[in-house]
Amino acid sequence: MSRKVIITCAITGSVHTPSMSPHLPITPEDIAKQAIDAANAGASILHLHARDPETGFPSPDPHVFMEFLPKIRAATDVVINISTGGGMNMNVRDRIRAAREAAPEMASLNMGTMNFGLFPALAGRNDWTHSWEPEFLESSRDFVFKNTFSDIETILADLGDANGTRFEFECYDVGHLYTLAHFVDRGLIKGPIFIQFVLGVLGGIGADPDNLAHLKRTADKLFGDQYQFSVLGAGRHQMPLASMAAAMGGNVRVGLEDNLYLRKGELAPDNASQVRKIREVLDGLSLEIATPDDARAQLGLKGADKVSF
Ligand code: KMH
Ligand code: ZN
Repeated sequence: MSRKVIITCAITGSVHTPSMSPHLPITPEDIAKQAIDAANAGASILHLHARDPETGFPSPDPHVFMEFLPKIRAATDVVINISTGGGMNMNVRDRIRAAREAAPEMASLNMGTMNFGLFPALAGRNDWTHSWEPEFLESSRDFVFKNTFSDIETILADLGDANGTRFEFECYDVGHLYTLAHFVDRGLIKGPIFIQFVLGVLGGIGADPDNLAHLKRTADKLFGDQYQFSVLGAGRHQMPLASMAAAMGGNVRVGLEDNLYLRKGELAPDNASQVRKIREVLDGLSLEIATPDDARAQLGLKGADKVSF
């Protein structure tokens, strides 16, 4: 059977702020619409965060999530993946509230504590709509993205064991793969393992082909045929690295969480446009895309009938 490529689309995230693009979805209505359009364009997994509908500030509030999750579910059979990375304003308990309530098929799980610098985005912009935006970006200078062994154990127990949620293991550096291997060795994580290699975050590994090859080589050594990988390149690295991932036997992640542009100097009008763009690349490589049910089978997911929304 030929392999099928899973397209994950990360719809809004908590990294970009509203002034950076008028197309970044903020309200539950915007998030639902762009999510449904991205699924219809070919994304089989949607990675979701929520925002305060008035201000666009990242929100961990399960009530806000519940304003868009049922709408997406009613309109598509896409796999829902809820972030546990949350945003800079949240502690780990906050970060897992929505996924605990919604019991989604998937959730993200960040595999190491690290710096996460967003402050370079302050350069050259003074026209902020909300005063929180520059303050938020500046605060990343002193922010620690906390994902200790204890945090990871909590998320595995509260979401994985309790709810049957499986994970997008976000690995921003080579050491994160060894942390993942540690949990596999302890029997707390079982295959099929879905690793998201994250390249280009300030504080993580740089976005270049050599680093991607090294991440894959290391994962091959640690996990053999027990894992599948996907690649997220931050900002302008998104499409080149996703294309490399596809050519290397992996899966791809796109979406406005990771990159606001469609090409140099052109803001993406929505998430679906990025899904269509990576589909052109996959088509050029004669690669078939995975449907949501293909993704469920490949990743051993529990099924859309076992979520709580
Ligand atoms: N924003 C991405 C670089 C999460 O939500 O768990 C990483 C991310 C984290 O998606
Ligand atoms: Zn995220």
